[in-house]
Amino acid sequence: MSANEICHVETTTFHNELGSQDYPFEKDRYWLYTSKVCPFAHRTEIMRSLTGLTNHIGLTIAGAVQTEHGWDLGGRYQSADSAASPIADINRLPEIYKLAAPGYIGRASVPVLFDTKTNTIVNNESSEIIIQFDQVATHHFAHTTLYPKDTQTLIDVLITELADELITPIYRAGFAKDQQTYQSYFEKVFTCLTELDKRLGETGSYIAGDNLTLADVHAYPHLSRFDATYHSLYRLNKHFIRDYTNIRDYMARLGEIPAFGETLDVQAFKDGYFLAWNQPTEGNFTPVGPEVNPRSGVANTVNT
Ligand SMILES: N[C@@H](CCC(=O)N[C@@H](CS)C(=O)NCC(=O)O)C(=O)O
Repeated sequence: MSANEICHVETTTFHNELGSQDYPFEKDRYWLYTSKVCPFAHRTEIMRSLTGLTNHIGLTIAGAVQTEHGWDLGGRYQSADSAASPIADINRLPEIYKLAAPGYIGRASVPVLFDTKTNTIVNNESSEIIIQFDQVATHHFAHTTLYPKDTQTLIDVLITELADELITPIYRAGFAKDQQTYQSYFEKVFTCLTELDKRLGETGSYIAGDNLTLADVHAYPHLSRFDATYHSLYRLNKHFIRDYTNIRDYMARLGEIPAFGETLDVQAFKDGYFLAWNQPTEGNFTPVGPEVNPRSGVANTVNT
């Protein structure tokens, strides 16, 4: 596997369900591993916070800059939210995969939802983990679901569109090996942003309408990394998110919600992208600009 194949949109291996018979919800039994760099892991931090599961599921945020040895849990990200991993003598995420599945040789990606009682990985797919957090919190606490039955079909369509038209093309453009491939995904990304901007002008405050839904949890992490990272690192430089008025306002609105704005760390994800070994332009330093709003990641205009 070449370095450039890593960190595309990855398939995952563990698809068990939190709240099922094998993995019943219990306070302090499960532990979440994330990274401030990874937009997929960011979804799970947002949902943990939105649902109030912060008091029930512990969190270790890996050190931001990944090496070829995998995510570093020993040199973890320093914040009030990020606790030391509860698994003794394990300092790197790949070792957790091996503990859960001896002989495991696949990728050791974040996010990971770990069961400390059975030493197994419950799930390592962000789109599944956030649904499970939503369900568990709706069932056990006063959380209002972000995936209501009557709009699930619409939310699913929007999430699939985001994945196929925006998120996957961002990586395909960023890791393209020839001009034609790069350009075709480049066009796809900006066509999608134009459509998203139009949609947000028509729908109300959020992607699916007037209410916050899981579609917003899918959208925010990649949109908030765009101006400071994808625009230059992946050469997606036709426009900034700043230039799309409705997306910019939407991102500002989401950034005001603590679960979104307070889980974003622009400097950490910039370091993680620009200094990591597995990015298109491995570097020794992080670009200073552009100036962005720290709660939405959207680039400032010159006079702000
Ligand atoms: N489909 C996964 C993708 C997760 C993913 O791609 N994680 C990346 C970081 S953005 C990772 O940890 N890759 C492991 C590696 O690069 O070694 C999800 O949505 O949870």
